[in-house]
Amino acid sequence: MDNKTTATKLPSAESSEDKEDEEEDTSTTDEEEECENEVPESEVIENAFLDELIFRLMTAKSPQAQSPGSKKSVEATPIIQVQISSEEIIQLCDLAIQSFACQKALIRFEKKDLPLVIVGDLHGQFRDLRSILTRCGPPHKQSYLFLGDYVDRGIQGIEVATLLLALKCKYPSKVFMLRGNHEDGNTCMSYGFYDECLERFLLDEGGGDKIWLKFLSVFNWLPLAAIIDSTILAMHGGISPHLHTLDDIDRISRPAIVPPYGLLCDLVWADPDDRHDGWSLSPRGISFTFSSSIVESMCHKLGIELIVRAHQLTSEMIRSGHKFFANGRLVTIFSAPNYLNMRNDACVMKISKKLHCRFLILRTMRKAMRTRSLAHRQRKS
Ligand SMILES: [Mn+2]
Repeated sequence: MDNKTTATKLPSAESSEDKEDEEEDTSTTDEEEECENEVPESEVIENAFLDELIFRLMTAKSPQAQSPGSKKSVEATPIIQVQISSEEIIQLCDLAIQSFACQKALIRFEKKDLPLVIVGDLHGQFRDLRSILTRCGPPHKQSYLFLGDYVDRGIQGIEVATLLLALKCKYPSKVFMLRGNHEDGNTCMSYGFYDECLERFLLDEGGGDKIWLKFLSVFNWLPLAAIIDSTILAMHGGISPHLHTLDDIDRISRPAIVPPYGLLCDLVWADPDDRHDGWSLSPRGISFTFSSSIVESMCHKLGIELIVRAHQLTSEMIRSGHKFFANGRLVTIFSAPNYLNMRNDACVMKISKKLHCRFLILRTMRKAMRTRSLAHRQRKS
């Protein structure tokens, strides 16, 4: 029996560009050892197709300065083009649907599932996704919760979605994905992913349309929120006036498109905002904003201590990739550095076994990630 392939170690991404100038901050002690939490082999799916696909995605190299006519030589991050056929995407999407269909809309993590790395918006930044996986640890050792917005805006939504879905299928008890507002046909038709699919699979039978629709059929199954040790609630957008108990989230039926109003809509679209007290109509033209007082009362009502969400990159987040709100009851994280050439830093959040939260900063300029001991101690409620 070749059980060798089962325990396929995730190969390291090409990462020469971010090796040399890593920050010397070494405050990583107790957290580092915590990730040696290898997944039992019984929880790893043996599938040569997935192994090969993951290997190909993780080891592909960028064509490095090969394109003499490239206009934005210094600014642009070189693309890591990966050959993926439409048949492979269809096969992967079918596996992913099966995987998500046996998961509830609300994912429940217990203490034994910690430590956990939470990743915010990625928006097609494939190189940065690989960098996060390399830095934080491969998913056979380190658990991940991705908060959505895998596609659109950036140029490699196909690679980001494909790698995450393949990892999800391969390590179903270590990799978890939530839905973002961009994982929906109405949004990702307009912000890049549809065009990316059309262009890439132009000559395939059924064209890029077919592949885009196939991805959508997976997105419609994505879970919508996660609760960690009954104290930390995570989602892409925010809370909702329709959220009364956590069971309300479980009752959302899937597959579903994102509706124009209601609980599902708010979970992927809402934002915190203290410019108006209470609930207000969102300037996005869909869903609501909610103030600190709403966060406080929601935490009390649900019996939770912290809300973690993504969905926004505000000016205060440019140097750290995250921002607290409502006296530390809510934190926004954003994981796409140099998003739309904004030169922003980004971050991922790591929750330790003791429920301490810390932020690993993904630096834009020097492409180094350092740990900041911004340990946010969970307050007693
Ligand atoms: Mn979003």
